[in-house]
Amino acid sequence: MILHNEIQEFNHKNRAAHEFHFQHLAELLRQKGIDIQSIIDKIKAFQIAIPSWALGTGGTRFGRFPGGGEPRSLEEKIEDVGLLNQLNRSSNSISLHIPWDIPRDPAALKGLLQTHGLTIDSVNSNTFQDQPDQPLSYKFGSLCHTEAAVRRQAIDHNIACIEHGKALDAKVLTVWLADGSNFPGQQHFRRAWQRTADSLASIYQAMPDDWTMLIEYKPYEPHFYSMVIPDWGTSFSFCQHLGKNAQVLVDLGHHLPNTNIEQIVARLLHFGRLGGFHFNGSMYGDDDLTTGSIKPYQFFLIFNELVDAMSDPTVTNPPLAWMIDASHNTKDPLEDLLQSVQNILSTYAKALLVDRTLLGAYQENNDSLAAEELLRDIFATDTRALVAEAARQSGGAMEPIAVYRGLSIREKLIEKRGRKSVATGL
Ligand SMILES: [Mn+2]
Repeated sequence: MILHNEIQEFNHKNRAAHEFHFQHLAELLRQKGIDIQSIIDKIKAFQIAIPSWALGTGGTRFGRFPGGGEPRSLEEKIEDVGLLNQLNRSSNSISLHIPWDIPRDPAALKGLLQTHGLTIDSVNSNTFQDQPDQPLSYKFGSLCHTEAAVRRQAIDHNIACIEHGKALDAKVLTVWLADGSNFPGQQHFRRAWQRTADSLASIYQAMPDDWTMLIEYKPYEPHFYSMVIPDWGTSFSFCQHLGKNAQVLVDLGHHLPNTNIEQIVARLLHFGRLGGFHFNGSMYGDDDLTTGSIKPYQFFLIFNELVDAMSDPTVTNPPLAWMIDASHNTKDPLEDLLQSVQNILSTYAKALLVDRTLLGAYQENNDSLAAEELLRDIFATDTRALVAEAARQSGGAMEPIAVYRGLSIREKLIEKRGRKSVATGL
């Protein structure tokens, strides 16, 4: 773990530059009548979960180029997230992927989580590939499979995930299905929906009352003709079928190019069915790039809808589970995660600055130019000093990546874990 005073030393070195930027922004916001500390407090409270599979290099189907020092066990994954959280104070939970992150010693793991000030965000099942010890194959689907025995195996795996989660006080099961078809005629669409609905209901019934099931959708890949859950409407239909503890999960990369994701988000919030969010960046599809790296304006517009609903007392949507879901092919995974969190926080900060009363008035008066300019003005505002100030007040690093590099953390991880260590799981 990094020493608290090492972070403070870096902060101290940056203090003058930070004050210059911060005071300039503070004055700008004061003139708009914005209470700066209340914005900073909201940034401090915003926590983004890190999935265990994002701690190692990802890769493509063409190759993987690990950078060394990757976590070799669940314990080391927890250590890595603890490290990130020490730097940014905004990543205080970890998502598990079963079967790779099965807790062998829950009591010891709980102690380790506590040491690092972390909790378990969600448990994620995996029926998109076959495991060596698995009797039946998911080649033609899991929860939608034509054979009852395969569906039963997939249901049992999801129930086992719930049990693993319970042992670590998790409260969320995330289900993403790779089920679908590659060729016209291969799958009977209506029957596939019904089999999936029945399977999900069996899992839902096994879930404790205070748990949430998040159902994620994706338009294509691994299947290219049809996916059983291709869009938010299908996720929504399953949630309605299951009950109030089933919620739709939006993954930013799980949309076709130019989809109006902000409108989807607003719809789901209006129905009280948006349960979780997976952050990443996308150029074409499920690219899993750094959050905010490709379409920052769209990302801001999405956050604008999220904050609009979060600040509206008439919206009954439950609190959301925020998580990064990305892959790192050319960047150091930990640096990429730090960068993503910074981008998320500075975009969240922008959305917090939107004058919703004024925007609402422009909308009621159909003043499209003024409404758009209001958003563009906020989008152009550099909020990074607010994020740095939030980190400083929380005891984190004002410039987390600079500290990470300055303290040679990757080199130290390589020294400890080896140059050839490759993270377990996906
Ligand atoms: Mn996802």
